[in-house]
Amino acid sequence: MYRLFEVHKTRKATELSSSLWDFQVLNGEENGMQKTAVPGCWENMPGLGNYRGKAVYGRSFTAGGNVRLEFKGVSHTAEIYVDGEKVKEHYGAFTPFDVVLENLEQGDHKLEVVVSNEFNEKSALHIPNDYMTYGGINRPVVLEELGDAYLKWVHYTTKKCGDVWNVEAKLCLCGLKDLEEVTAAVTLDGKTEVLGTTSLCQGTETILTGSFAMEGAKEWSMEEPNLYPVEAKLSAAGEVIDDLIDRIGFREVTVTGDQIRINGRPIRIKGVCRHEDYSGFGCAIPFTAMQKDIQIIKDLGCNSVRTSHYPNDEMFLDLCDEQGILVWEENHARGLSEAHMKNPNFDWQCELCIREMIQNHYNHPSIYIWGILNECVTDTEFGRSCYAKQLEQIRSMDSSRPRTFATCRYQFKQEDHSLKINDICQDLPEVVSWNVYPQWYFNTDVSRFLKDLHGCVDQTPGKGKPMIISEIGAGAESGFHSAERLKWSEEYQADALNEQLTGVLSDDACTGVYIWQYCDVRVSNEWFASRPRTRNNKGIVDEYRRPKLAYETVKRIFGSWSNYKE
Ligand code: ADA
Repeated sequence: MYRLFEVHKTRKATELSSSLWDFQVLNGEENGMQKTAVPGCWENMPGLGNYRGKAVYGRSFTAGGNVRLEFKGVSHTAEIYVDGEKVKEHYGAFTPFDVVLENLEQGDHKLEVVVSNEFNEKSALHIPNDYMTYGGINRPVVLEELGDAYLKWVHYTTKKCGDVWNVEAKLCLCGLKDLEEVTAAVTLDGKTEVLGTTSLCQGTETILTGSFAMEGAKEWSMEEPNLYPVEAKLSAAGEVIDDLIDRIGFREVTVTGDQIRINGRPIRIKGVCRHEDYSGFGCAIPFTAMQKDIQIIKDLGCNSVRTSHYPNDEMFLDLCDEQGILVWEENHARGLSEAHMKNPNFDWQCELCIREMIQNHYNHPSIYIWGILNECVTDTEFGRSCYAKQLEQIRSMDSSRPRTFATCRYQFKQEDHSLKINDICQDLPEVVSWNVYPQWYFNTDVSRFLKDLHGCVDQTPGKGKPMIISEIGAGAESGFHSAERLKWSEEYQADALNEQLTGVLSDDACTGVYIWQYCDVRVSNEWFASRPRTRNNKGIVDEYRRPKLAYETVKRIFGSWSNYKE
């Protein structure tokens, strides 16, 4: 299983995951071959719980002609070999990538994937950090058989003109041989619109666009997440040669003044930051467990998830689309210093991550905002140039969603509780977002902190923009109870969240809040910063999703605020 709906009726697709693959550790020693489940993380295998290095996965497949292999996520560097020949290398655990093998001989073939989760200078984004970089093929793998041309991606933008919804379609066609005439059409709600006819050249991409009205469309909202399947088809000589089915929701995200609106209504964010991490599964979270997370998130009264700090599994996004959960999706980075950002690989690795994220996730109606570079350097000119470049890249790929980044570039002085902002990038995004920890890293009153923060941001070009508190929270060791309500106890966390959430939600100048964080997560063993049990324990539930005391506090508070600021 790799999506929640059928993606092709014409193109033949076979899942290569959801099965056992051969697996061997590559650490220079004599290691036997064993069988392992794909998707999976090797940290869940006996003896490999803390293995940082390389391993090879293998299996055979039977196919021929033009074959596309799609990997939804490999953590974090993949080298793909087919019949012993290297056909692709990819960096980055959290985005899908593919390789098209042309004119493969019909028959049995050997697929091998050498995977590395190593930290070294080649890796600018996966570094020792406050979350775990697992190893393995951690998301599904699909084999597709293509004809002479195929649809590489299809993007739909829904826009309301007067009372009628319009769909703008943009299709990327790839020729695998020269074709004189192919026709692209899109079917929605039983009606087919022909977008155009074009010739295709072997090895080149052609973009076709078109727009059409959809009478009587039911809108997508948090309360009624109506979805419509849209089928894009490519035909040649009167025959359908390829298709790509996706789902859309009719909704528009706009920013007016200090509010974010969905279909005109100003939203209030009641959210959690969520890492893809689940004890026993690592980052390869099975479908049932993903849905369990959504159920818990909904039970907590949340209406949004921030995919901190990387793009998420498409199945999770599908679940959010279906269940009306708003998503803040961001590219992969956390807390990189200027030296990290000057790594010669930083630029292209970020560019690739953003490109693959937007190309693949564009159509999810649940994604209402794109984020970049959590808590990286926004207080130097060099840092600013990186932020400007990446936000520009997003704009060039998607002008329908606002952009943001979570920053922590302020100085708080405990002695006199004074606050000073060093961030020089507040002019760049449409929405400003701040990670703040009054009552955890700072012993200070939440309302006062927020008032001072607004005061400081108002001195920057961030003034007047929507502001999200993108992180707030407190640590709690699951099971540690303290009558004195000491720090790290479940009681302390519940008290802190009570003050933090009430403070943010009753602050009219905030669009809303994301709790840091949904669940306790493993951190890299190589990273050390007061993390008992090698976990970031600010979860409202622990790593097995067992609720902490704060659960009921969050549920009570979130339950008493509506989804809209009206
Ligand atoms: C930061 C960061 C998170 C996490 C958090 C914490 O704000 O964005 O990834 O590390 O702090 O727990 O301190």
